[in-house]
Amino acid sequence: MAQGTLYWSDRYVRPIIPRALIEHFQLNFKVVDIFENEGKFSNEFPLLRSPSLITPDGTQITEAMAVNYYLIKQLHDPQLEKQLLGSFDDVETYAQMLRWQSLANTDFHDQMANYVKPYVGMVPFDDIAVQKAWKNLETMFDVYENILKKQHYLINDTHITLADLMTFAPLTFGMRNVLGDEWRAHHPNITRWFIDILQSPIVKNSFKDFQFAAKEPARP
Ligand SMILES: N[C@@H](CCC(=O)N[C@@H](CS)C(=O)NCC(=O)O)C(=O)O
Repeated sequence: MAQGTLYWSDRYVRPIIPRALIEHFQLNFKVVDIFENEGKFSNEFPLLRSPSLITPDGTQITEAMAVNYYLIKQLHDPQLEKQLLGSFDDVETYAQMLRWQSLANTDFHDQMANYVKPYVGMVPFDDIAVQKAWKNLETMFDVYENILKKQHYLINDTHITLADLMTFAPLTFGMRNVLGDEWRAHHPNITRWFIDILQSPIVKNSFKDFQFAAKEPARP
């Protein structure tokens, strides 16, 4: 019997990493598309948000940060868990880990969605809203560019952590649709880091056909 069910959709960004973790580490979880199981999903998760995870005894886990943490703990590999999650005992590093995960999952995710969605026709184009989202994103891009200039990954120089994976997820939405060649040339450290994560074992199978935007698309 599966250890649980992950409700997922390829229309969304936050479930990317939970699904990649299950697939890469061959965790014994069912991955169910929420749009093919709407009745069951809404019964179990009235918030209707993805990722959502339920175990056979009915325990529910929502919120991407919690779902990812839970899945990594199912590896039962202390060394790998420490690499991906950091250690509670190392307060500085653990605080940074939470910092980057939270930023990625809230402000960065939301501003990226606000900026990209109108360009790809998911919401009507509103000039002021798009400009505001871009201004906010530019500030965050500077923050990421600066940290990744100093070190190879968000937390360290040596290995990918959950902070990198969770930041990568919303950036895929931008890199695929709007952050073209010119943007990438002006953000060499984010771009170098993004390609590194894209080619890393945990996510590479989920992004086999990934293509970068060539240039920012024309406004609709
Ligand atoms: N706070 C939640 C947010 C989850 C969330 O909003 N997920 C989006 C997909 S990225 C969703 O399910 N949206 C459905 C909708 O807006 O109807 C988390 O951190 O996981």
